Amino acid sequence: MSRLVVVSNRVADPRKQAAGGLAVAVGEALHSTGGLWFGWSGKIIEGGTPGEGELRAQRSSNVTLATVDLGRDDYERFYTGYSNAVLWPVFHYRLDLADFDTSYIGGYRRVNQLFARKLLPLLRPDDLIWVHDYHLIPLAAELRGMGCRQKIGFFLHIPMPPPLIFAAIPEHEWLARCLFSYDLVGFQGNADLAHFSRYVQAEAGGSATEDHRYRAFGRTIRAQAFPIGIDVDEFTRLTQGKEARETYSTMREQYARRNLLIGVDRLDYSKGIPHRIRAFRELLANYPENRDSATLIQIVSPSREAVNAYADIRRELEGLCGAINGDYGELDWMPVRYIHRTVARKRLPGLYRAARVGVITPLRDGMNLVAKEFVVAQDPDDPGVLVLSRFAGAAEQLLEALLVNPYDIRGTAEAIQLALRMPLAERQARYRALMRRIREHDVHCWSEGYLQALRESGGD
Ligand code: ADQ
Repeated sequence: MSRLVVVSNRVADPRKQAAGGLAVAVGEALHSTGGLWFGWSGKIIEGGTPGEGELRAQRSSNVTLATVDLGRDDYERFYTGYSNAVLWPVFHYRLDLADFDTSYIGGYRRVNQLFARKLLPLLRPDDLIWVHDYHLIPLAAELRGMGCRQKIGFFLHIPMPPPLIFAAIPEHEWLARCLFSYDLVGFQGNADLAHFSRYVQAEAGGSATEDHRYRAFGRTIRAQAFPIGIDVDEFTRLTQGKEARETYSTMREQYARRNLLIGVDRLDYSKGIPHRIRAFRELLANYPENRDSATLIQIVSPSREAVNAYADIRRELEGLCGAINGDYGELDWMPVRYIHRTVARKRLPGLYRAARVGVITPLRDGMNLVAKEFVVAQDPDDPGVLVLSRFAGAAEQLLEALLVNPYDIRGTAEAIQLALRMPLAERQARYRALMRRIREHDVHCWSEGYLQALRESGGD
């Protein structure tokens, strides 16, 4: 069997317990082939030479973890700049937040070239290379330019925007051309694939054929949707673990008289957190029976604090939550508890399970794994209800959730009210259907399906 080489911006040690489902799944695939995981070390070297970085390798059982450091300038242009102030906002349809600073692209290319240069000597002739996410779109093109002939696949964890929005990126044609250096390009959902297909045909003058093949820029590649999932068994074990049970009991005790609603996100404007808080305020305003009885716990983990748009959203959230608590709060009831912190992974299922409603309402999201985790953590005899944005990739599979348009504040408030009042039999029926779908699309099936398609692919 070919050795698997995974390349991603960050590398996680799969043995570490804090590692999430993705690290576990990728780790498993790497273990079975004695693979290599390559990426940025997370270290920034002040005053480092642009385009240079020291390579370090360590073994974690039979997997090699190889990482490079980045100089400050490369980090700022590649990571903070092009990746997170151009690609991230545009791919999430937020042209208004994109910063098309012309100095970013040079850093983005430089880091991809650095990765290619450092990775190339580590490769074996029959390796299967799997590149992850928007930071590394040009990696295959750089590797090919250096003579790499192995099969290389790419998976985009974030949404693929419609052609006109993608075309707002000054370098869109170059990015699309770079995608055609891969043998397989994977997307989260059918909507993303459809956008890619339309771009290829309308903007790149290419064509699509029946068997997932696309031809443009003189090359034929395979592109397909591979919806990512979670490790259901791992998350079920976590739910039954000591920490999760403790968290569950504490929450149930503290909120014995109340209906808990929960939101768990990385602090990001794509997650629709302010819209969600407004929908909760609308719930309290329009359905007064929830006053003094419903509490929204919103956990937000700090993220990309160096990017301006992230500081703005933090201020907006603090203001919104403060205003609701001021307007509606009582001495013994705070309507919103806003917590700006990462919750330990082992405790998360306890929080999810204590909630009557999971409110997962991104404005746009590649998939959203929190939605899947929320369902898996529920008590099958008395499950909570998932209110999910139709703009999350997960909505393509989780059809039995209450699907909402997060921009429609009133509609979202109505769905939350419906969730709070839903009879037990309906909650159970929806839970069972959702669990079936989450199992069908779990993370093992995602990685096995992707790797199978990569083995079968063959560009020209
Ligand atoms: P993210 O945008 O990071 O990922 P998501 O899929 O929702 O989003 O979460 C990933 C993991 O982070 C989950 O396992 C979740 O439990 C954890 N997490 C999120 N907020 C947390 C918090 N406050 N405290 C503790 N843990 C937290 C990107 C894309 C998504 C896509 C994933 C995987 O943006 O659309 O689903 O990659 O492909």
